[in-house]
Amino acid sequence: MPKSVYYVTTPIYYVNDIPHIGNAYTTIVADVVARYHRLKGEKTFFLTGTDENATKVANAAAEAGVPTRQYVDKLAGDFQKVWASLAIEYDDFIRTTEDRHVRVVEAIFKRLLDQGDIFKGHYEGWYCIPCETFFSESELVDGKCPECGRAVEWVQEENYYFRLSAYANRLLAHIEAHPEFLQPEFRKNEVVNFIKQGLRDVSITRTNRGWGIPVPGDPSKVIYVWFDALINYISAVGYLYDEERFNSIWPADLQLMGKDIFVRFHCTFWPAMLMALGLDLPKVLFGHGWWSIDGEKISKSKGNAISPAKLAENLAAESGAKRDVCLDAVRYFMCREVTFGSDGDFSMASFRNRFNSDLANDLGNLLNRTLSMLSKYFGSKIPDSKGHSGMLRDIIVETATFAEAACDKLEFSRALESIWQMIAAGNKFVNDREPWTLAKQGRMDELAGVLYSALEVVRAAAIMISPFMPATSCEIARQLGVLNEFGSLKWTNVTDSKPFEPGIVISGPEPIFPRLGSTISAQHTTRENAREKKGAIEQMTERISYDYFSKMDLRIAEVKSAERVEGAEKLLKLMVNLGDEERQIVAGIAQWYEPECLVGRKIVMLTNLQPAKIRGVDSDGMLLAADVEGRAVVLFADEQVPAGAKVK
Ligand code: ME8
Repeated sequence: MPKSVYYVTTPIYYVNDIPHIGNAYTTIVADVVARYHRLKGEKTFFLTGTDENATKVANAAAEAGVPTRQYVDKLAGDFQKVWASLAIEYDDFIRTTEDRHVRVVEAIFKRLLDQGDIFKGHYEGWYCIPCETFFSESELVDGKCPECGRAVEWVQEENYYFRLSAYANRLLAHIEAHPEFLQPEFRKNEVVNFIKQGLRDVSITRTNRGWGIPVPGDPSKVIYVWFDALINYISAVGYLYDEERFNSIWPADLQLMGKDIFVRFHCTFWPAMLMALGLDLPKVLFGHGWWSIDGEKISKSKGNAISPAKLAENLAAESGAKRDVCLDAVRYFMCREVTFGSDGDFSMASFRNRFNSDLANDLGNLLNRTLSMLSKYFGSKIPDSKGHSGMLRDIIVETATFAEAACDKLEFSRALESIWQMIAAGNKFVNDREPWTLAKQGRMDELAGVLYSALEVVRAAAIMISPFMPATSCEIARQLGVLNEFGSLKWTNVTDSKPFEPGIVISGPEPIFPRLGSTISAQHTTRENAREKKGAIEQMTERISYDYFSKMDLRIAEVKSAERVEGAEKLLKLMVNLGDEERQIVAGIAQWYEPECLVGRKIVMLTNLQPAKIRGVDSDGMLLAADVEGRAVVLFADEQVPAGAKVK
């Protein structure tokens, strides 16, 4: 059977710790890739798993005081739970302690021994246990491991070797003939230089200390963990036991990993092993960059590792957004913030910024305002746009083409950027067409066309972001009333014309991404600047008595209607309900809030302020808003609080 499946892999992770934002990254990206290919209608196979036969895994178990087998079972289960909690939809999870894998490793060892690619010899050298790698004297840096900087041990062993040196020229020729084989381009040179320096044969066995896969016929030794681990990519898909399946999946289309295990292991050792077995090489090996947190290396000892699931939970608790959506925000951030391949730095400030600007202000706003206006002007019924729809069709088609090409080239941040340009164009279109003016002038056909066109953009965005933000995509589809058909949509459906059935009634908007109150994170507010802030507030404000404060009549008010004040760009006129009376107030928030988005919300209002005329409009009261670097952020109250309730 010819190859018919798109096959993507992640490294298999050592089970000595639980994933943090750094090592979750590769798996999140692989999930995005797999979802993208499924969305294009391709049969896809996404493999991840755990690397369990390493000495460091046995050491971690010993440290935890648990039998190694029990330890790896527990951690492999924990990994699977973490991936489930991050919406990772892999097709298979391989563990290197599984029989299906061990049998293939043994068979490959025997075969390569028989054909002379593995031979027995004596070896002495510097060995780094955490990196599971031998180094020559000249490779050491200050006598320490060049990869991790830790102490190395002098190891003398009778071992089996893999004849890596025999493959140098073939590897170079393959790299030369397949420009897309090693990516990103800038890492390719590193590989070529490494191979050109001369490849030594690799010792692929170690003394058996009770953990690992014993060498067939020589149980005093175990198979080197990297030789064993790399084989997972073929043992999981049927190599040597299900030829038909194997031929339909192998070679892998994309193997993802961090730059740490790119050059030596995945671009040299692995392809040489495949060549020795007479197998095709993967189409693309991609070595992505390294994530740091606040500019620092992520490390267990520093205790700065952030779990993506915890991050999503904290964000959900703070913002009121759903947990799944917050998780999507993490996935979005990691794919958008850096060019895939380069290093990235995670900081709460930049994460919150993206949440507020890209998700709440751009995407959330386009959905909310369109659905609010649909509710206000058409009773939430999809209008018959009588030929006026599709006004944004060109940009939808352009974006679908550009984003697809970018995803195909693994340029995820460019793909997302282009989708967000389309969303911005949708928001600008609504601003420019002024649906509120069309409504006032009774131009209902045109108004229908504007709203229908805006809905088309929201739908197109929801389809294209689905590989990155699956829960958000479903939530938007639900609010658009098209959730049922969404599961079967493909990328080509992005450009469907007239995708909504006129007359269908859909629900009102439910904000998906409530804005986060401040761009300064708790984590970043050091004790010092908290103290400074407190001092500044004390200096700024004169202390008042409670009596003085109680003179202010602060109440919860419900916004009944909102509109722009003609000729005043910054002002909105609101009618609010205070429980037993209605009032009109004018607020200088038009730059930051669409009038439709305020309707139905509960605000905090100072009711006993002297009435005033602002730009000729009566204002009887004032709403409260926080001043965030010059931007007004309205204080909204919980929906449950009744209008008129006193605030004190
Ligand atoms: O090396 N930034 O497993 P491992 C980006 N078992 N990616 C990161 C990262 C960070 N800060 N930290 C970890 C192994 N990663 C072997 C692999 S494959 C046959 C055997 C990711 O648990 C990145 O993909 O040390 C890196 O290559 C991988 O985790 C290392 O995982």
